[in-house]
Amino acid sequence: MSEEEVVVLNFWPSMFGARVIMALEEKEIKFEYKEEDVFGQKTDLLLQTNPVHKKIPVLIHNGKPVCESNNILEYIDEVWKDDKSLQLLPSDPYQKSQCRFLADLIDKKVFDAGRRTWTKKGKEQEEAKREFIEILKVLERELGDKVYFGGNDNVSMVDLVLISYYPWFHTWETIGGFSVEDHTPKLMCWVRKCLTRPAISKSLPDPLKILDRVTQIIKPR
Ligand code: GS8
Repeated sequence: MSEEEVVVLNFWPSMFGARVIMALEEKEIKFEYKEEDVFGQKTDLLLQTNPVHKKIPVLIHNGKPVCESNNILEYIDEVWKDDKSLQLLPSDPYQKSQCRFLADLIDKKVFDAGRRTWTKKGKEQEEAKREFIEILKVLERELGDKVYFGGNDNVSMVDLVLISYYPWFHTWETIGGFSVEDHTPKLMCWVRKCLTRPAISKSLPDPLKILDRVTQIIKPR
């Protein structure tokens, strides 16, 4: 393990980058962090390692780049698989397919609705808020009585993907004028449980810093 060279290219507010960092921290894999200002000047390293999308996150493992966050999570799970290490995806093919389905659903629905709570106004903003709460309710039902989406003592890819959006909730709630807790209290219990894990809490960006950044962006509107 000591000969492994692991580098992560990230942009600090990114939910896509945060889940990769959480996965590495959960599995206790040492890595070098490199910050990329993706909306400024992209580095040659980013352009060379992700020439198709030119986006973070990129995981560079012993010089070989892996792109697309959920693909990276699966890669990490397959490469660093030992008995004591946490398993992000179940081995059963059906369970695995359900895990991928939920991760994809979260990225399609939560990302899009969440973004529209601050980029839109009026009716479009109300619609975004409604869609965001609706998908959270679906996910709350999916969690059911389990501690984590991965079971009672195992965080899974679904947990990492969904919690990677949590730092953005504060911005969406503040600008949209609503409270996630009011609509999905059980999901917020799950959030608090996730945050008790050091690998998760130390890897997530500061919600106040995100709100500050977004407030700067929307100021001239
Ligand atoms: C999304 C990555 C992404 O959007 C994944 O890795 O899961 N499907 C991909 N990365 C953004 C930063 S986070 O908003 C990015 O790098 N954007 C730069 C650009 O659009 O040029």
